Parts: sequence; structure tokens; C-alpha cells
Amino acid sequence: MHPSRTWRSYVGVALVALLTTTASAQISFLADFEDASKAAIPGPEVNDMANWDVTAPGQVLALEAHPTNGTQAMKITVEGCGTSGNFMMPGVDSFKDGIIQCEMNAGDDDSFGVVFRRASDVEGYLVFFGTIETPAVIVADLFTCGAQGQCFDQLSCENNDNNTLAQEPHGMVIGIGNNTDTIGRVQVDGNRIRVWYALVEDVADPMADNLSIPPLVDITDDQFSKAGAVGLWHESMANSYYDNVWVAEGGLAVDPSSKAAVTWGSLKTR
Ligand SMILES: [Ca+2]
Ligand SMILES: [Ca+2]
Repeated sequence: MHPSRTWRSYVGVALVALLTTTASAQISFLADFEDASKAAIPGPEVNDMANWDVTAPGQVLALEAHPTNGTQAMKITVEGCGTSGNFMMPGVDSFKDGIIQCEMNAGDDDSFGVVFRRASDVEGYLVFFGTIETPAVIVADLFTCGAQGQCFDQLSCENNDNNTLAQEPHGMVIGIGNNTDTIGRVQVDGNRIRVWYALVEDVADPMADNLSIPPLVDITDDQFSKAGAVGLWHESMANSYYDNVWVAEGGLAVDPSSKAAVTWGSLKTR
């Protein structure tokens, strides 16, 4: 069996075990994009592309074999700035605090992203995970940078401190031949937003607190405190894949003595 498949099976079993035995479990969404998945949360319907709300104009999502990990994944199939935008997750409509994580595999040189606390088209946040053309992580608000069907340069949301909340170089060499796997995590606690972005091969435990590496971005912002929807995003990123997308709601890993941290710790060790 492929090593990563073995690992993924273990994580899936661990998540299901946690949910069935711990009332305080806070993983509210997990899409692994497998057929008849037992790991999916709340259920296998999250792996059906028909249940995602695609607001990116003309974009078509497909389930296809992942280029490297031996499983199925979500593929972005249509190229072009005009097809950029959101794919909102089914059922995650009132996220306020917690963690959003995804794995990414680039078949193009543009960008991935995560949208959260989206209360309307112009309320909420966008975290941009660039690859080659924009080798950075950017945090922006949807009012300024959330328009659908546009690339970030067209919105003046690159290299522009006036329009963005943070922009940090990621420092990675990311191949665009579907040969590099990255992992992205966003953690939101009140007005604090932290972002991690790393090569999967450099992360010892993808379920660890803080991924055992420092966050690339750690900022506070008070513009959008309301709960809202969570989704994935892309900028002109055809032939690229998302996999193992999950959301944990609640103030996880904020305080080592908190109940949430205990829950998170037990998830890691089960
Ligand atoms: Ca998968
Ligand atoms: Ca492109």
C-alpha cells in the first residue's frame, strides 16, 4: 500500500473514533474526496462536487486521481482570471473561530486560497496561498479583494499594503507540474488570524498544533467579527488539486490548559 494512503487511513479512523467517543469533538467538516468515504464529516455528501456552492464564474470542479498521494482529490478544471473565485463548503455557514486546513497540489503558476467568516459578498476574509507568480501568503478582506472573476493584480491586491492586511513571502520552491504538495492552515481566534503554509514533506504531523512550525502570518484585525461561511478559492489555477480539507470550529489550541487544547491533543495521539 502507498505510504501516504496508509497514513490517510489512520487519520480518517482517528477522526471518526474521536467523533464517536468524545462529545466535545470540534471537527465540523472534513472532505477527503473519496467515494463512499467513511472519514468524511459530517458525511460523504461533502465529497460530492454538486453540493459545493461554486461562485467562481464558469468554474467546474471534478473528482480525479490526485497526482501524488494515491487517493482522489478535488480538481480545478477551468483556467483564466475570469474563472477565479470561491467554492463554498457545504454546511459550514457559521464559522467564527477555529482552524481551516487544506492540502494543495499546483498544476499552474497562480494561487490557491481559503475564505472565512463570509457573511456576504463584501464581508469576511480571504487568505491567498501563492505558488510561483506571487510567491507569498496574502491576507485580505472580501470588500477590497473578494470580487469574483478577477485575478489579484486586477484588484490591486498584490504588493499593495493599502489594500491588504498582510503579505509575506512563502520562501518555498513550488513546482507547477503537479509534483509539489503543500499544506495550508488558517487559525482564527477572535480578532487574531494566523496562517501556516509549508511543503507537506516538511510537516511531521499535519494534525499537530501549529504544525510544529511558526506561522508565516500572525495579525489582528477587527473588521469582520461576525460568523460566516467557509470556502476554498482559486486564482486562475486550472489543473490544480485540493485534498484533505477540514474545518475545526471553536478556540482550539489557544491556551495549553484549556479544554479545547485537550481535545486537540487527544485528536493528535489517538
Ligand atoms: Ca483524497
Ligand atoms: Ca493560471
